Amino acid sequence: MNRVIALILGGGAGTRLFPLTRHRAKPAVPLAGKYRLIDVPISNCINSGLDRIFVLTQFNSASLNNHIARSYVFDRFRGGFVTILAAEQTPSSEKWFQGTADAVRQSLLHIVGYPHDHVIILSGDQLYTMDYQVMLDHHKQTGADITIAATPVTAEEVPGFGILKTDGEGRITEFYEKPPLSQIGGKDSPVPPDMERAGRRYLASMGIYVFGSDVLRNALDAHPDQHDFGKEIIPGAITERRVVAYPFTGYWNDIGTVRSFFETHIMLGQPHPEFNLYDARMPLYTNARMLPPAKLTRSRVSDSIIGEGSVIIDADVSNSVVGIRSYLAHQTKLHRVIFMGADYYGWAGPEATGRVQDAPSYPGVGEGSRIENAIVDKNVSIGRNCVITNTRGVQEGEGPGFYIRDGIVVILKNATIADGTII
Ligand code: ADQ
Ligand code: ADP
Repeated sequence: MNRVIALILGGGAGTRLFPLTRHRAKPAVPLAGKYRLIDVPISNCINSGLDRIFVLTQFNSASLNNHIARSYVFDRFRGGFVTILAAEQTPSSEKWFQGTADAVRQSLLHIVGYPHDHVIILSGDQLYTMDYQVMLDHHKQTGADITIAATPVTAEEVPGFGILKTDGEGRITEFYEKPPLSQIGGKDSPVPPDMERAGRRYLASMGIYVFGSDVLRNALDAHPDQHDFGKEIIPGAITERRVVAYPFTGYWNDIGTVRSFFETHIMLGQPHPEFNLYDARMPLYTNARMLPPAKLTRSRVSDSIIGEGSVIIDADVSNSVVGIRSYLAHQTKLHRVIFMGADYYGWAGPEATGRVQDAPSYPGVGEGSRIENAIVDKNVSIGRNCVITNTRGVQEGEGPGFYIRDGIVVILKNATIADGTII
């Protein structure tokens, strides 16, 4: 039996991905036209042979519960599970999770009953594939108490990450959480030559940690006032424990901000994207929906992903991700858009005639509308002849049914945008 428990940090207050997290927990945010953020670490776990998984989340949304319950039904003879642990009031704690380490601390009482020697702690907002078994082997071979996955980053990226330095044997000797570049000085840790040539000279923590189960419990018990791994627990452990880096050079990206979420999606439709959704060795799992294939009539589509069940009529779609059950009417133009799609077809209601009507009184985009540089959440109805291109170049703002974050228009879930609207 695999004596490893996986804990996925499902998100704090969720401000960085707002408004996508307005009514749902971050792990339930839709990804790549048919998945959810949480599918990434769960799929990596399953592909690595780990099937005892807890998702730690600040709030428990119906969509997260639905998704997990529908998607991850494991073989009942093997005892695998995906369980959501939401912050809860208990007799000893009335507070929400105060940070990542506090989330783990408050969840320990739920995991003690499961036999395990190691705990792997994962983030819920990153896109990558990793065989965690290789990292676990590295942890054991190096005799580590704690192992941190580390990847080379550029000087500009340094202030966004935990930056570490290692000795010749990969043991971490220094750790700085989100330091200014000036604090780091030159690079001391070995990075692969091709990465160094690409300017990736600094080793960053990926926020992926392996702990011996006793080490984890002791570290959290010894410092009850410390609530964060990156800021407190890890820097403190460097001197007291054997903390080792696990070098990782595959594709890895934090998609926890609106800008990185957006750019990463646009990358997915490229001819040879850095992240490969079509890698049969490391598939990404999700809810199996039994949808009909996408249907495109008289349309021009380039560098895009089109979700199942979509109906696209005489439209232009470029550099976009169009999610499940999307309906794009005549003469619509989408360029650099994440259109998340819909939970249902508008024409399947009780009044349905069985044919696609022209008026966009259901999720989709009405005739003649143009959208650029936008994220359109699920179940949105955009009327006819709308122009949603952030025409005035606003960086941060809001209006009826939308927000603008970092220059990207985000249309809210279930919003209706009237005919002729200009944003
Ligand atoms: P950040 O990603 O900035 O840095 P943090 O905000 O602590 O760190 O988030 C880590 C993960 O935990 C995210 O998935 C987040 O959603 C989740 N999380 C945050 N607060 C939580 C809470 N209260 N309850 C549940 N989940 C919560 C971290 C490390 C850096 C490292 C980067 C790599 O601190 O050292 O470089 O990750 O992305
Ligand atoms: P989100 O993806 O935004 O987090 P949920 O997962 O809560 O949302 O909602 C998706 C589920 O809700 C789907 O299973 C879908 O069948 C159902 N649903 C939502 N709205 C409708 C509707 N108007 N008609 C039918 N089903 C709906």
